[in-house]
Amino acid sequence: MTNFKKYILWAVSLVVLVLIIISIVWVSNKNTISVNTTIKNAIVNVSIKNFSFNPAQINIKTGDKVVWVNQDSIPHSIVINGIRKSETLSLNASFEQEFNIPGTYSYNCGIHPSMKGTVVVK
Ligand SMILES: [Cu+2]
Repeated sequence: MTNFKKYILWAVSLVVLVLIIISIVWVSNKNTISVNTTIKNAIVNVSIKNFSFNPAQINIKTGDKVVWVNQDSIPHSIVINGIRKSETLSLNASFEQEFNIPGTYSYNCGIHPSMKGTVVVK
């Protein structure tokens, strides 16, 4: 092998090595960016216990999800005014609603209308 051929072989190997390193750096940066830009909306829990919603008022951000869990052995349900009604929730059953429009949402138990709560979405 001539010196020139050796030189070409060495140069090509160097270029391939550099390309591999650039790819690795690019892929790892890409992964970092995708992790950093993942925005997770919050889940806010409201328990239903002793015939009341706890907490009775919650303040959440647009896109957050509210999960109600019935911790009474008595069945309850959720009626969000103008939006949605849940099924009857037995002990430990849950109901969830995502709030994507800012506003104040009042709700009550469909079985016991005196049980009331409010979700404020900002
Ligand atoms: Cu109830």
